[in-house]
Amino acid sequence: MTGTAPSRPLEFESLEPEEQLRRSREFLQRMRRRRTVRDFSSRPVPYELIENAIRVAGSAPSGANQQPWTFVAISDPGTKRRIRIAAEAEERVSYESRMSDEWLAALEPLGTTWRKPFLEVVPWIIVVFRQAYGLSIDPESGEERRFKHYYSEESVGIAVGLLLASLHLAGLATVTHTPGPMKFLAELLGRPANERAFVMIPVGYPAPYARVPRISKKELGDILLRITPEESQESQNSGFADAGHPH
Ligand code: IYR
Repeated sequence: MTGTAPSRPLEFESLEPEEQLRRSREFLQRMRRRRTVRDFSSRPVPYELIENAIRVAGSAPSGANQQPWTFVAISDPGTKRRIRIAAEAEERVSYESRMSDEWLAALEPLGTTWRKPFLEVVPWIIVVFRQAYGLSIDPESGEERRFKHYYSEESVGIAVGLLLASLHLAGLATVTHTPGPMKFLAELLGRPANERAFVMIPVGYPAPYARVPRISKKELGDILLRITPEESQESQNSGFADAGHPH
């Protein structure tokens, strides 16, 4: 690499093939058990579990390594209550007038409504903010300067994926909640002008009576297209590259 940043040798953990397979299968099995939960208990969650998951999220790759995210972790009951009241007010308008019939029909299997009691029951709410642009202080003038953030949506999306995986691996349940429009969150949490609420993640343990819809994930064949030498267009057309390949 020839960048201008100081560099050091990569520390890359080389695994034996058996160990690679073992870890890959184990991770797959664990992640397949993740479910969105909407009925939570108030059982407390130690802060370190939240903090470590946010550290994992903060390790995500991002456009030009700008790390355009802020995570606000809330356990304060008063703040959770204010979030619930504001979220339910927005959600009520959404469910009653903003969402199309098509959208409401798509949500029917999930049984969601504008009521969000979980926002007060859960021990933690993590609100993820996307920094639409960066802010720095000009050392000469002391003035605030804006600078462009590249791929901030993609970057924050990746970080949230790692966050959800990490919370699940720590034995915690989550719901990815987007009470649109989410402008109230930046106001309520006193975030600066460059931050936009991206997603809200209530975190805790499921209530003993929690149920989840029997939904399924798409089959691999519906989400994966494989282009190997055997399956490429070229080999299909030439009949040469796949000589001896039994179809
Ligand atoms: N934000 C609303 C509606 C909602 C929308 C989708 I798309 C979902 O997958 C689930 C809910 C709510 O949180 O209820």
